[in-house]
Amino acid sequence: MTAAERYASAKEVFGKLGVDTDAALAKLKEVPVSMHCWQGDDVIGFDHDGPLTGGIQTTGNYPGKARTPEELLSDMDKAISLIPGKKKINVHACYAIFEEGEFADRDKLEPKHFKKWVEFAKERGMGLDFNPTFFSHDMIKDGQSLSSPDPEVRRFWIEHGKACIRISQYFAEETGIPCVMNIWTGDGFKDVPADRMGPRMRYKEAIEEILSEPYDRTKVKPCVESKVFGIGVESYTAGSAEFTLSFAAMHEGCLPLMDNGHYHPTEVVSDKIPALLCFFPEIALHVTRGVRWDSDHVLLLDDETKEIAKEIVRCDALGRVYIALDYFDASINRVSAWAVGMRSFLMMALCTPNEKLQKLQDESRFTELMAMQEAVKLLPFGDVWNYYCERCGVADDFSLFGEVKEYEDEVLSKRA
Ligand code: RNT
Ligand code: ZN
Repeated sequence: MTAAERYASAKEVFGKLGVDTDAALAKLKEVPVSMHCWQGDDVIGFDHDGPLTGGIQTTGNYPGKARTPEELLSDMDKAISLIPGKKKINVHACYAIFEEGEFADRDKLEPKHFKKWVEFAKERGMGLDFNPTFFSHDMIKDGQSLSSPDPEVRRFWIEHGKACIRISQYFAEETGIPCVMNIWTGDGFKDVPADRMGPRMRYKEAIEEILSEPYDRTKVKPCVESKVFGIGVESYTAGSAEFTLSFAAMHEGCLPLMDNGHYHPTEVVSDKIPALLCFFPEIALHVTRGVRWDSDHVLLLDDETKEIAKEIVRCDALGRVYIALDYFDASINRVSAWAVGMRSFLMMALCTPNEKLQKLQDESRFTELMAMQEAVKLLPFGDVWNYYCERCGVADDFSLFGEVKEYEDEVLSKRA
């Protein structure tokens, strides 16, 4: 049977449950997922020679990592060719692309240092998201940036944040697509602090100052990302869940960003999404896969990933949730990591008979709901997926590796 024939039969199965798979696929194709540039070079960037800091870590030494902007963009292009559906590109400030001999420190960054990213995105009809980089830099003093007790350190990083607002505005204006700008710092303490509120007050005021930089709210979407702990900052983080959520709630236009690796292990972001959607017009996500801790493994179709997708769809919030991916695996082929993780985790959610299930809940038919939810798990989603890949002109799941391998042999393996 061809992919189209299999799809026709699947369509009938889903149709009986009230799911219009044609409509689901049309929607799927239009939902942008933001592809993080930092998967391609283990979160290093182009503006420093030092190590990755900030309490995050990549592990692995798989050959072929991108060392230059050209290599990174070429690898991203390869990954893009393997991923169906709409994409945005998520850039970190440390990925500024300087001309030969040129350099600007983080507090002095300008739109022109990201011109190549704009060209890349525009040529591919994509939007751009942005992240100030508050890590991997000499001005991080004793592990602190925006919450540092040293005013000079804070000043440097506030200027960086403001520069990033201007760059985000430039991204939005150039691409015609709003730019989500995410503020995350690794500020915190390894051991029990003596003052928990001081750093948070300084952090609060610093973010307020960054957001005082003029910008168009319809174009730039500033976010604050929370985190419970990081490597070396196990006891305390300034940007805790309560801190960032309250900050976003109290500052019009600022969105809370939830990274599902950033909570205690039994907490689930899938349940937090509908809670926040009751209050916030828009929210943002970093979708990742934590294995035992915030390990940032490549996103896979595991239960919580599917549940996150289901909540976005069930809440009818595809237009209110900015979806970005955030993982980094240096132990496998990095192009494959991008492609496998990006291969739209939303498809199953869009083909789930959500209305039918919701009705069972509202009518308190819980036994039937349980049986039905189990039955839904084995619906022929694969047939829908393969047809979608074919229609989008990308490799199906079984041919993906072959394409990656070819690129590895021809391009990546030649990077000594
Ligand atoms: C770190 C945060 C943050 C980073 C990126 C590189 O734990 O998740 O989002 O991963 O900014
Ligand atoms: Zn994140």
